Amino acid sequence: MRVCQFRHGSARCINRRDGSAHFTPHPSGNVFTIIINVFLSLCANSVLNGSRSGGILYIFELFIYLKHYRRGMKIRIYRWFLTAVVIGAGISGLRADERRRADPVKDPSGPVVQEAARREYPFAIDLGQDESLAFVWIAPLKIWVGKYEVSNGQFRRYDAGHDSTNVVGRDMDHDMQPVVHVSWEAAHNYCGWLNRHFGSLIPTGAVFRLPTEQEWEAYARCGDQRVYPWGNQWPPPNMYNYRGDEGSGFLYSLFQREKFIHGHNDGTIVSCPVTNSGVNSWGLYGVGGNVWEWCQDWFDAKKETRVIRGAAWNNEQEITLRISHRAAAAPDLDNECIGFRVVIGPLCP
Ligand SMILES: [Ca+2]
Ligand SMILES: [Ca+2]
Repeated sequence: MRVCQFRHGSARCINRRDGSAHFTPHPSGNVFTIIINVFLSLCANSVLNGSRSGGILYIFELFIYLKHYRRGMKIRIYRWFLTAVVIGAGISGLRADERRRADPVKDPSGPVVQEAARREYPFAIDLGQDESLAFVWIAPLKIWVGKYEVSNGQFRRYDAGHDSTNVVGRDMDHDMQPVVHVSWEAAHNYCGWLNRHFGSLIPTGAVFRLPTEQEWEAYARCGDQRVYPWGNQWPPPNMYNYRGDEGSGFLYSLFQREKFIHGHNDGTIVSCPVTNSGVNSWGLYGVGGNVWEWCQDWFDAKKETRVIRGAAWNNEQEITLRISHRAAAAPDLDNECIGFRVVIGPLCP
């Protein structure tokens, strides 16, 4: 007959016939420890957000416990050791999660990028009344960029009374033309309206906003060092809308020889429909020309002007059409040649 005394997760069993004694693991102690530590491991695993290290920890712990249970080893020391490992993993996971939230773009496992992988390319936000905003996923930047400049029709879903007027009798207010007479503040507010009404349609951690100047320049260059939005040759292709000799007439050409791009004719004297403005190799229309585009950044240290990029239908100087050319405008200014484009990405600092 055997008498067993339980202590610290193991059992001391004495055989009354011969007085011999030996230790065995206490089954209930093992099960309890396994449950507690597997629970902690699962917590750590979830904190690590499904990372590879969380999964490895989990398998490692299960292996250790099964091994100890089978061999009847004392588990008290291992229990403390592995609990410490699990808590350490949990803290490490929390810190990793904080870093991920702080900068979802730089972290390739961040929510924005994960969502991007699941979404079709490209996709559009339905604004109602047959208006939609189309976006293109730009993988090197890990953001979606508006495929076109925002049009009058798209802007009027936010401000029904907006009027882009005309230039010397030439219409600028057609639904398909880029919206103009919008200040930086109006463009920024349009993004706010998109976030309020359509924010649930885009990935967690992303917002509708204006592009940063750096982002604009990156998707204008399309991954190379081109000088102009279309490439390196001069004059620009006719699909890009600048001031060419279209419709200018013989007398205009005679007396304004330096005021238009010789050898360029895009067929449009003012702005053209956003879908007709030159497309670059990343599938974005009108990045160069048609209308200037507001950027998120301040132009000057005093924060009095905002950056505009890309030139417009009324520009003809070679240097102005270069991607490197920077220009500024007061945030409350609006005129007939500045519009904007929306991007979807992490909130700017
Ligand atoms: Ca033109
Ligand atoms: Ca443009």
